[in-house]
Amino acid sequence: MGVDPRIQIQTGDITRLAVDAIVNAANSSLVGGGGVDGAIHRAAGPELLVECGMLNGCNVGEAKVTKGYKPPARHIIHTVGPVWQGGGKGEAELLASCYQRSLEIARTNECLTIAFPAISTGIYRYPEDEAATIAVGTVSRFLREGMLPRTVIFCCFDEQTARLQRQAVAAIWGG
Ligand code: AR6
Repeated sequence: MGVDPRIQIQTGDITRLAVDAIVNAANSSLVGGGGVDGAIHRAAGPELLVECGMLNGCNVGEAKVTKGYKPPARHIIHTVGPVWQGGGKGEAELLASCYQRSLEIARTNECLTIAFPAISTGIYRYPEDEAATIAVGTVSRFLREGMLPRTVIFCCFDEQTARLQRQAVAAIWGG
């Protein structure tokens, strides 16, 4: 079986991508933070914070959508990954749920393209290889069930993350 052509792995800054939706690895308050969350809020400007403030937060494993504001993306889907606590606290299911719920929102909003960062693998310390396997597995299953989104981009901030993501794709798709 070849690699799913609907899955792409790119290296770079997610705030620069001209896609229909970018996903933010947020925290449950949705009022911004460091890492990719900080970068997205900096790029979008204060209007994003105002809209996020009206959403009443977001539970771990869930996702909520806002407008894109200044970044070229039309929508920002904010999801809250689990903090890694050793793996016995349902982290894998919660991380899979972040991808699943974000994709459902993208499909509802008729997004053709969506870009994900490596949720939970920074400040939340989720082991990168396990997170990559969950990300690729959840996205692959979702794409098999429908036409939308047409393309899913894993936007990796560094080469190491991109390498792990490619390995996870190869393990699942034999590519
Ligand atoms: N584009 C793409 N990926 C990025 C970017 C960017 N501009 N910046 C960082 N990354 P993290 P988490 C990568 O820490 O672990 C915040 O404070 C980064 O290299 O952003 O889910 C929130 O408010 C890593 O691979 O998210 C939460 O409190 C990945 O994005 C908390 O951090 C995720 O790292 C969430 O922690």
